[in-house]
Amino acid sequence: MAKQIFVTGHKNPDTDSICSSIAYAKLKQLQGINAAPIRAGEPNKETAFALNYFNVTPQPLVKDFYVKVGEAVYSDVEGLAINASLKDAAKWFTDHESDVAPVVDNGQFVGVIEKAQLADQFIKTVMGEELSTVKGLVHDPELVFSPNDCGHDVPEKGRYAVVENGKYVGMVCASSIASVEKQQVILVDHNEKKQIIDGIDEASIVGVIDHHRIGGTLATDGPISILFKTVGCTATIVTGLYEQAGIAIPKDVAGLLLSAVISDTVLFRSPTCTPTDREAAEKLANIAGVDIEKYGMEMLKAGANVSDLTPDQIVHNDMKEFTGGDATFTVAQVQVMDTTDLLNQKQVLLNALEKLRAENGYVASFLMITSIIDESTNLIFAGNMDEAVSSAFGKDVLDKEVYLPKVMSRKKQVIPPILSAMK
Ligand SMILES: [Mn+2]
Repeated sequence: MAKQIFVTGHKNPDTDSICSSIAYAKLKQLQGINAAPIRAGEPNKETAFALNYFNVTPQPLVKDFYVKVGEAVYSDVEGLAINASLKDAAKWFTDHESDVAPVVDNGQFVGVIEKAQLADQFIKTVMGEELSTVKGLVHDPELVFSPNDCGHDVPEKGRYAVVENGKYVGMVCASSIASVEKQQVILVDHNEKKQIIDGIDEASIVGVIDHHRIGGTLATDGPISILFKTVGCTATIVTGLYEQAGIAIPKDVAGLLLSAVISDTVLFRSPTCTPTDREAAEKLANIAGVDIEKYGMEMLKAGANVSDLTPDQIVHNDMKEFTGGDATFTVAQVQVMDTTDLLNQKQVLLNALEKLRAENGYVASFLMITSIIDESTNLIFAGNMDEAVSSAFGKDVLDKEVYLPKVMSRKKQVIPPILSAMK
């Protein structure tokens, strides 16, 4: 049976990434396609609120797409028993295309013997010397793998025993790794390499549904379906796909899609919000049976509560990496009802940003402190970018900060000016 197609949002997932992947995988399933939603990280507080409200369990976490040794094990290669005779050992080598035999004692892996050792034993026989046994020849292998190890670490040459908790599982080699069917992946709400789950080069991207800029690094082996729209939310696109397919949106899925639209457009306040997003939200709210304003404020409030986050967690909140030229920078964002508390601890946040920046070699690390009520952003940052930031926003940088009225959208109002100022 073919592998399930995974549908995933970006690393450090937001409500759109979690909810659109669940909703799109569900649409595929309803169309008879074997798809499953996955997530790249823990749901944030806002997302957790939405999942809980509509009684949906979060999809499984997938940390990387690297091919694992466990997917490529020849489990039918029996081990050689520790008490086997040398003749048994010779037969094992005749039966198997391997220069090394795993030796087991009651299923437990005890080591290996090499084919060449049997040649030595043959010479001893001819010379009339006393023969060893399998037990006398067994020794530790140079390399042994566990099923969770990455397949790309298996050397080009040779065969290797795979052992799990001391138990012999089978053998693995580079060509068995190479023959593993690639994991097919559909990306929603992202396309830039740095935001994709690690190891995507060992998988195959078969689709993208997104509403961001194209990051320029997306390359695929085969043909691909892509759907980009300049709307405020991926969930709006997914809503349209249900309609196109003539498939009714299940109530809980509608609730999740609505949550994503509210989140990405900050309840229609963001300049990224389009009439299509509003229309979709109204339909979705009808199906989900909630009042948009009331539910929306409740959900945003759940996410806006940063009082129990450490400065480190705040500067990582909804953080994304971006590349301009050969420099990488990060932009995190917190959306709050009132910015006072955060601005009061600005120096602590700047220190946390500097730590984040320096540890990862970023040229700069930004934090957008966005007020949902005032519809404005205080942008603070670490890194030597005062000049670029000043020219990006046409404002003087005061103590690593610019105040940006009417700015709420990272994607539309922050990233493009920074990228062009960096040129
Ligand atoms: Mn989005």
